Amino acid sequence: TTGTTVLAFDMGASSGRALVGQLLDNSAGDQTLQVTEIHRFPNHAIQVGDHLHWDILRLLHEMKKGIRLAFQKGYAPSTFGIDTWGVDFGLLDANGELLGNPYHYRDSHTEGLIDEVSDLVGQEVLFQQSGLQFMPFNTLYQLYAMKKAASPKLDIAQTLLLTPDLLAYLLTGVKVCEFTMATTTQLFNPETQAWNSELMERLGIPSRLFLKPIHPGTMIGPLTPAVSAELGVPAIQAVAVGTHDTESAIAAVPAGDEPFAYLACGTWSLLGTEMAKPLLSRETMELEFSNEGGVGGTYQLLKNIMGLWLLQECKREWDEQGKEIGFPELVRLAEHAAPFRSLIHPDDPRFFSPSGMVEKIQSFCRETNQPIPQSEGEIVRCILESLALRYRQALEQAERLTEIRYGGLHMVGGGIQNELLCQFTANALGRPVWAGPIEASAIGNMLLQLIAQGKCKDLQEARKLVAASFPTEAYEPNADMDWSAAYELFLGFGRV
Ligand code: LFR
Repeated sequence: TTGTTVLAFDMGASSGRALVGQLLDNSAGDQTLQVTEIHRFPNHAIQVGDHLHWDILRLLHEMKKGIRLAFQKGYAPSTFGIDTWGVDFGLLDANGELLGNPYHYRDSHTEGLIDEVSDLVGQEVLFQQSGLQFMPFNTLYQLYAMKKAASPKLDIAQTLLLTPDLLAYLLTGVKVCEFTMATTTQLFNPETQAWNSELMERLGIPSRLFLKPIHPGTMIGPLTPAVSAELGVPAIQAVAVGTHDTESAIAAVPAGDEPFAYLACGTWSLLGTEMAKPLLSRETMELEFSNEGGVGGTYQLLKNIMGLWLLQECKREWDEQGKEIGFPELVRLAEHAAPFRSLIHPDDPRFFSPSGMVEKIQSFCRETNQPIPQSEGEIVRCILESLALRYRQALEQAERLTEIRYGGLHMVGGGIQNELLCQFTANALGRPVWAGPIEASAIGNMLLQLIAQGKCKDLQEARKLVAASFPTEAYEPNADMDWSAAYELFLGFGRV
């Protein structure tokens, strides 16, 4: 048992975590990765006046606490890495100070801007030059919203740092732009592998803000002397991992050398497949898939699906009404509710913004002439069945694009703790689901630190380490309900 120890911060839209990873040699001389969670903290969206924000300083505070805790608990990580959700950013002034609180990607200031920018630039041009699905929250629209609001911050900003890069900067003082996050902005051209400054100019977005991207597995630098003194720990090194959480999660899919399909399941559901290069065809655009930069030189052809956000928001509402029903209990209630009574299309745009989720689900059912779900069990059942059917639709679309048939679906991330969702997914697909690992983003984060330290050769070897270290649960489809009939109904909602 030799000790390479790394520390991963994985920031999700509803909580953040610090986990320690230890690379251990077993008696047979094989290596395994052992993962221990050492700190978990909530992450809240906060409405301030007209805008929805992240509490970035609170996140920094919790990260510092995580670093201190790692050492207090007797671990001695040599490096740390940070992964977060995509697209969001902070702006720094000429003195390197943070200009205000970063906006939350669900802030309403980007409403209507997809159409406005497409009219200006042309939808196909925009897709060709970014490879991304048109999502209202993409960095491009956020910056364009600031431009339209004549934000003085945009005028005085010197540097834009995407969230994980911002957090790394606040700890190390080093400004970088990590590649996987850069590819979520819609301002990075996957073909030229460069920032799209022409597009920025068209939209009045200052191109001086953007640093040249560095690739996952690059060292950023040590904690500043001030931070290491404050925490009473050595100045450990930050590594630029696959800092977009989705890319870290995909890195931890325990797949072999064959092409595979995956679903990263958290607040969002990202369903897709790994590619050697982006697929910028018209059909990709029409089927609303993204090409996101991944780790190890990959591109990820994937679709954003509204995901367990639907359930999280309903739960938040019920909690606020004092019901306080835990997720396991909600899933149990769903299990006992009637099947296929009412379905929604998870990606109907109404579901994107926070609040009023129960009523939004009911209104969807009303408008589509279905029975209106009332009880918690009925609502949760509706969400889970609808997600499973959406996964089938997205998987079949991915297969159309790649002309490959996938034997089953790898599911990773916190959402797989919802066993009913995994089983529904297998049923809807009529194919097996292989679920695991749960902490995929944090594990993928660690893998890139190991690669950066030369402890692991490449992505392929890293995935073997995942397969050797974490069990997966197989779900076989069962035909006790008529998922095909439900799928036909679902397709009738008419969205790609
Ligand atoms: C998942 C994720 C998705 C991104 C969304 C918003 O956590 O990173 O990949 O599209 O959050 O940033």
